Amino acid sequence: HQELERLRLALRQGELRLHYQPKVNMRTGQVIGVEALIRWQRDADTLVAPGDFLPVAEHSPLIVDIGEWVLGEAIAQAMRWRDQELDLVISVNIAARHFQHPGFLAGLKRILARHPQMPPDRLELEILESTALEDVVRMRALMAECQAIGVRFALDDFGTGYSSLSYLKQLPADTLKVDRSFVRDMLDDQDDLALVEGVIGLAAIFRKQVVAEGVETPEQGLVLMRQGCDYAQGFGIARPMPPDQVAAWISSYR
Ligand code: G
Ligand code: G
Ligand code: NA
Repeated sequence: HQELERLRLALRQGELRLHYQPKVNMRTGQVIGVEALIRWQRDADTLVAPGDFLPVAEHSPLIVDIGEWVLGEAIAQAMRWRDQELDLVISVNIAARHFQHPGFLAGLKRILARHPQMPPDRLELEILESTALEDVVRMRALMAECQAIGVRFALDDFGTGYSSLSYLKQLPADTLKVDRSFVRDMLDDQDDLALVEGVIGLAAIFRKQVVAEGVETPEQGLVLMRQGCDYAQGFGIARPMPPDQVAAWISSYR
């Protein structure tokens, strides 16, 4: 409870930050977007990782306030990049409890209305495959309502949620993100290699984009490209970085 109060204060006092991890087209080298990843600047030299504070908020209404802050901040940053002629898709992670909150869509519309210059199709919401599967009928309707205003969806950590083919057919996601654990082990483990190949094949069948996450080595990148995966994200390309480093990183990339 005390931890939750401290986090509420952190939000109010502006101690939350977003870092951004580039997502690239491996064949062309084009940087197509960035994923916003939250951090907590607890004091001058302590940057707390999301895994160490988000779980506390995820069981409380505070996750809605944090999620709306993340959306607003990520869109404001996207607008700053647009002013510098950088056209990037901004991916934002949405917690299950925030997405399922009755005010989610109204909140999203309100935030987008504050930034009328932001093209909604440059905003991608990442929801966990497992969240989408909790109540497929409702999630499909909600995703469709968001897509009606132009926003895109990615299913995150794809492959870990026991998605059946019929569910995948029902979910109007634009992108599948191959879970990092499969990419990590794919060069040593035939089953993981097959899983990655399977997700890439599913994406092709259902006409969705596919992004490999957690790409750390050129060898992984090569195998992924050979399998037909166009987009990648991972430490081997770039670590998440503060927003003021993104433009310089993009200019220096390939
Ligand atoms: O950046 P890092 O690898 O420490 O992130 C750990 C996890 O926290 C990731 O799985 C990521 O999806 C999640 N995460 C990061 N930023 C956000 C955010 O803004 N909102 C939500 N809901 N989850 C986030
Ligand atoms: O599951 P999600 O996409 O939200 O995970 C994003 C998290 O994964 C971020 O916290 C980021 O720091 C971490 N991450 C990104 N790329 C890599 C990578 O190549 N290796 C590892 N181990 N973690 C990564
Ligand atoms: Na994510």
